[in-house]
Amino acid sequence: MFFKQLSTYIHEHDTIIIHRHTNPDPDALGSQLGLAGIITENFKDKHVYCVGRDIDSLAFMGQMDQIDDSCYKNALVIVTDTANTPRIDDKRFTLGKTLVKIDHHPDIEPYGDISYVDTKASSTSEMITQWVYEERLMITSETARHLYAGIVGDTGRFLYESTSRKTMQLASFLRNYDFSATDIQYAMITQSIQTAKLSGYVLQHLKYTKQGVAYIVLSQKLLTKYGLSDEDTAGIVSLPGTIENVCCWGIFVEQPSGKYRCRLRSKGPAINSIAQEHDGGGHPLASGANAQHLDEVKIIISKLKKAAEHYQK
Ligand SMILES: [Mn+2]
Repeated sequence: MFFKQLSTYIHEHDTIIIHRHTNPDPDALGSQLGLAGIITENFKDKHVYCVGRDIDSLAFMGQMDQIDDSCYKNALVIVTDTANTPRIDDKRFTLGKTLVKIDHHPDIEPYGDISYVDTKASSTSEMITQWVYEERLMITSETARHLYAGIVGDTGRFLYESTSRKTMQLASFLRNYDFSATDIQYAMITQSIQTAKLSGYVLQHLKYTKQGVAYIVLSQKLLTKYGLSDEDTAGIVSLPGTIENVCCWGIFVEQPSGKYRCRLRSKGPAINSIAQEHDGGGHPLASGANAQHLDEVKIIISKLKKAAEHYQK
């Protein structure tokens, strides 16, 4: 039903502008660029744009468009992979005529004239691939590559629990197209020498608690020493999950403002309610939060310990 209504909206608008969340990951970009490809290839004479800040480390995914505010007049705006409006990259999303949300995060802030949220989907890219699959839409290999990259990104290369039979089936369907899955997967795990050195630091200095919580605080001073920015720390977030007895973990990155960006991950206990209590949110097993100071970081760590303790009981 949703995609039927979306198709009607697309037919009714000449311009379609697609947004996604700030600090994009491959699913944000894959669902955004993939959807743009689908519209271009299946709906005639549409002006389709993708907006938001470009990220150097994800340049292999593709480039954003630079557009004037005037493009938003009578436009259909579609936001992918973004649970709440403060996280939408490029605040002009309100300037269009019609707004649509497509996402797989818990629906903490419903927005849009229509929305489609499926928290069981591994990724927004998977939800969009399902549309292509069911309606036998035409896509190019580049669109298939974008959607595949999104699925691979959000499932940790088919590692996480969200990877379902349907995920594999749709990924398999995308593999019919001519692109190199190996190239994508290498692009995702390839890190700079500086990030590799930071990985070494994280493994050496990670703190462990008896409840199975691991955590580390990365100061601005340390990031400067390694020549890294906050963005570059994305590659080390999954590291603690590969260490025995660790069931949930937090990576706390000091920002130039002195506040802390908190990346929370889990293999069991739900941690998104903790993120929500600290200016954040996300999935039960992968969330983000913000702490005003080191004392708040400590509070978050103690909440992680409690969550881990309750889970084990
Ligand atoms: Mn996603």
